[in-house]
Amino acid sequence: MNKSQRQIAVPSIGVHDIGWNERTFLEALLNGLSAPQKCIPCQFLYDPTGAQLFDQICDLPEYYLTRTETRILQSHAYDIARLIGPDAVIYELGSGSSVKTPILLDKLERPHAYVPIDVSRENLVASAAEIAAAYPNMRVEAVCGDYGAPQLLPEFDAAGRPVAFFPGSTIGNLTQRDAIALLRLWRAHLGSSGLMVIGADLKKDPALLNRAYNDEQGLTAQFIKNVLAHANANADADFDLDEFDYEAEYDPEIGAVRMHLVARSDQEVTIAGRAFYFARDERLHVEDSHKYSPEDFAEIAHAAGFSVARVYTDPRNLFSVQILRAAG
Ligand code: AVJ
Repeated sequence: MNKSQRQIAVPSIGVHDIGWNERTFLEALLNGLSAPQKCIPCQFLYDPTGAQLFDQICDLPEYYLTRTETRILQSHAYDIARLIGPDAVIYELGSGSSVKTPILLDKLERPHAYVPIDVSRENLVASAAEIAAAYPNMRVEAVCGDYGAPQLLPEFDAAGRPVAFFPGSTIGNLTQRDAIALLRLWRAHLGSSGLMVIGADLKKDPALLNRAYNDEQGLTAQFIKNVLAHANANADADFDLDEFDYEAEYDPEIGAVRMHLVARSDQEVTIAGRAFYFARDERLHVEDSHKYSPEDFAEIAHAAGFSVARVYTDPRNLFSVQILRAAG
């Protein structure tokens, strides 16, 4: 569906805000830049420009993740729908443009409600409206906020099974420890009949990983650098984007691709009147993308009170879709 069609569809969706605004960004930015290892949390990559750049990354030849996960979901959507059953409530964590959602919704029996959760408000509301137009018998309740706070979600009368759909390897942004903590919160929120459908990128040849995060067109570099533009526009910062280089490399010890911006020279940056100093070659951490072996993933699932009901992979073992159910 293109932009103009988007504006024509006016289905009724609920929109809920759970404590996410531009102040959140400013506070996180001041915090992150005051730390000994400077960082900007990766949620702030997704302003409208960032969300658009990310959608373009998903189509890059080097970025095997989206393509591969989509194929896995398509191959097993019917199976997954059977596990979920009728009248389900589908929460989507970090729903972005909700591109993969219909793969699942199309196979579900009378899905009761769809609850996309994302920090990028414009994209969230537009995408939720598209879904509502395509599934007129399903409730759509868009939630603008952090998917890491399910306890803040409004209550929805759950007719069927509550399901958390968490595709895209977004869970890879978290350390194993934080991933366990997140899954625990969702385990509590979903209850004993809950299911999670999670896309987890698999460990593989580092050369392939490094290519996926260092694309030839430089779109990934643009995407990561855009966090500075977002800060300039919305957090009263004055980053000079030309004074930073993008760097991404798989760290086998951590099991993650680590993405940094590296200062090209000694420089000072002002944020809301506060000065921050960067030395030449100093690194600003923006994002990690953790990779899992199936065993690694089962371990974090168990630690969070889930058992692994299914693991679907592609023939090349690049990516996995994991179905977790509440452990007995
Ligand atoms: C959206 C977090 C899954 O880690 O692969 C893509 C983000 N960053 N290229 C990923 C991303 C650089 C992506 N996730």
